[in-house]
Amino acid sequence: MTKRGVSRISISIPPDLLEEFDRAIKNLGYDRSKGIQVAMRDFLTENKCMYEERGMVAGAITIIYNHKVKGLEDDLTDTQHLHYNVISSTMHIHLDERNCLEIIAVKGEAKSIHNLAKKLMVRGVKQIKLAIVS
Ligand code: NI
Repeated sequence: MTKRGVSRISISIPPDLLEEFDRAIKNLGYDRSKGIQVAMRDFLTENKCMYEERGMVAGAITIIYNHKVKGLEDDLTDTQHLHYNVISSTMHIHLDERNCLEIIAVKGEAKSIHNLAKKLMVRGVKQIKLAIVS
């Protein structure tokens, strides 16, 4: 059964992210509540296929991170070495003085790839995208 009403929550967001979000939703004619709801639904749609996916899949995990965060590059490399069995190759692009983009080509059990993606989402990683095909 669907629950009725609304839940009120309080969240912490970096100011620059909030500013950009506010600008984007203003252009779409949304208020913050509507914008967050749309973003949450998009997130669920995008990630549901990964959670519900079974069997062998292939695709790419794309991450953007700040390489100036101490120990982050080592952590990301260690994680990738631990999951070498599902990683076909990794492409590293230096976006600017601070930010790196990494495209990790993956192939294997959906569960293992999901597990890898979760482990890559550590402090200093700004964004992670999964593009998986069955
Ligand atoms: Ni780099």
